[in-house]
Amino acid sequence: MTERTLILVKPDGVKRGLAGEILRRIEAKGYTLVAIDLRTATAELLAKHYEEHVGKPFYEPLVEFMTSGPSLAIVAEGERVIEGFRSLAGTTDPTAAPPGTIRGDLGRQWSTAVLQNLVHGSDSPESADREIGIWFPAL
Ligand code: DAT
Ligand code: MG
Repeated sequence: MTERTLILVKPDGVKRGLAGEILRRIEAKGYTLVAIDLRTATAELLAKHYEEHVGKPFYEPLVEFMTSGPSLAIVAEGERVIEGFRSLAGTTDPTAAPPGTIRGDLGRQWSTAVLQNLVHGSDSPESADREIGIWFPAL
């Protein structure tokens, strides 16, 4: 079934000039861009986006990182795009992420407080619906 996912190129990716390379990988995989917007997240938006992480030890550093500059917010579409983009992204810890993935090829650990790992991708159809509603309410 054709589905949509919410992808973010996080502030580390935008600052490092990797937004184009990451978009290239999404397009080269064959997914369709539905919406794209460069935007600095607020703490209020992040409390909704990362609601399952509120209160965890890395939550405050995560908000500090995610509000440190603009992210590129993307809605992409395609068959099994939620699973497909998570596979392109690689595992959460960029040091351990396999080569060939976005996090494995382009990321590494920079801080002990929070993992800066270049991208976000929705992890289920329910998360995708929720996150697209948060970032792109007009969709
Ligand atoms: P993912 O982004 O792979 O879906 P997640 O939803 O578990 O991972 O966590 C959200 C973000 O929070 C993640 O991209 C980086 C940061 N993070 C997660 N677990 C962490 C940890 N144990 N220590 C530091 N930062 C962490
Ligand atoms: Mg997640």
